[in-house]
Amino acid sequence: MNRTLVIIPTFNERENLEGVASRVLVHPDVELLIVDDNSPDGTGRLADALANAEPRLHILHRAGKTGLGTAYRDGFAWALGAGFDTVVEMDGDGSHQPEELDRLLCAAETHDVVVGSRWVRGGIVTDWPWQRKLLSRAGSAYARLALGLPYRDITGGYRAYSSQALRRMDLDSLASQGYCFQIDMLARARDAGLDIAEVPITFVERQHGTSKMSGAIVGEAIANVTRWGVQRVANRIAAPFGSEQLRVFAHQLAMFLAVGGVGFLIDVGVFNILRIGVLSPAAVHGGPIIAKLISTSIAIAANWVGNRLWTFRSQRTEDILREGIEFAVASVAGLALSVVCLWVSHYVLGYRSLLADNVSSNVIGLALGTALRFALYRWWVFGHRATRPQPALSVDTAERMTPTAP
Ligand SMILES: Nc1nc2c(ncn2[C@@H]2O[C@H](COP(=O)(O)OP(=O)(O)O)[C@@H](O)[C@H]2O)c(=O)[nH]1
Ligand SMILES: [Mg+2]
Repeated sequence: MNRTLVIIPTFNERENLEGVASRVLVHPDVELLIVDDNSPDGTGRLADALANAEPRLHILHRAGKTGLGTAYRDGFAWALGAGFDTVVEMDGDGSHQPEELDRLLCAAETHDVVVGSRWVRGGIVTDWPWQRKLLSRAGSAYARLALGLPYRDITGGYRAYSSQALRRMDLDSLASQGYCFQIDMLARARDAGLDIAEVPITFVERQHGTSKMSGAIVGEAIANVTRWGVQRVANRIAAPFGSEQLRVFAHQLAMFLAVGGVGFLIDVGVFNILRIGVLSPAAVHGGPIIAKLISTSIAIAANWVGNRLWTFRSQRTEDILREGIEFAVASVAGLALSVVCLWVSHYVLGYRSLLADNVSSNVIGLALGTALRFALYRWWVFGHRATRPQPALSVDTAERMTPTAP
């Protein structure tokens, strides 16, 4: 007989737990695992009490709140260890309807992964403010674009996986905490060549308790999806080369350019905000220059953080102060090189038109300055002084560098 386990992660869901659990356990062939993160409101104790009376209810107690993603990762490991054939993800706040479980399980008979979808024909969302709808749709659209995932609801958490599917998804390397975990899972399923189906669901806004959605969770999702998207492109570019060294190089170059693009947007944004606001020329005579100095400094700092955390993750040093100073020096050297290009073109070679000035500073100068910065970061700032153990690739990168990764 096919054994099915529904996993519900909980944090402060005391008011919702009993109702949702009883609605799940109406299904006679289904067992339920609650993964509770030591909820201060006593959800875990309530779950224990319910489990005493119901042998199909199991509890996994975790020491503290470490995120939805790791709760599911632990739940999946438990499910595989206990020999279940089908594993279902479900929210514990009543948003996912246990009455629709059969629809997912029915599709799971012929598909490896079944995604309960709010955004396909027949999918319904009730009582959600337009901001949440927008966030969900925008999140799915961004992930669809960045990762090439051809599904409508990429962030939802009502899904069914076969145990064979989970085994093919390298769950140990899952690191996402918040709901980008759901995006990660779907990308892994696609990359593993699994058969994925979307079925419509009715999503109802919670009646009790509060959402654990936060700015940090959204930030993690944007950062991770962007990183995976860039890595995916980098992998594609690098794939024909075959050599691992070249693949690492292409990967770093793509990450560096993506980080630089974000830095550029920060520079332009901060400059204009300052220039229009407190540092307008009418208020401060040297306002535009000061605004440019501030915006460029902030952009350099953002570039440093991005390159430290992403591009040269496996090569970052422990001497943060020195690394930061060297990074600033390398960045200024890159800027200076574009000024030198303009100077040589305009004053030495005599190309004086507006077009020539633009080509020399904003095309050739920018390209040479960018190349210089990459070289200095790669071989100097994050190069010879790296003090961490340096595998050819960081674990995270290696995992994502396989041709099939997102
Ligand atoms: N164990 C555990 N469960 C969590 C955590 N964060 C959220 N949850 C649960 O995950 C489900 C969905 O979370 P919810 O706050 O409703 O997110 P939303 O639906 O996106 O607003 C609920 O059952 C939460 O209790 C966490 O850090 N640990
Ligand atoms: Mg919810």
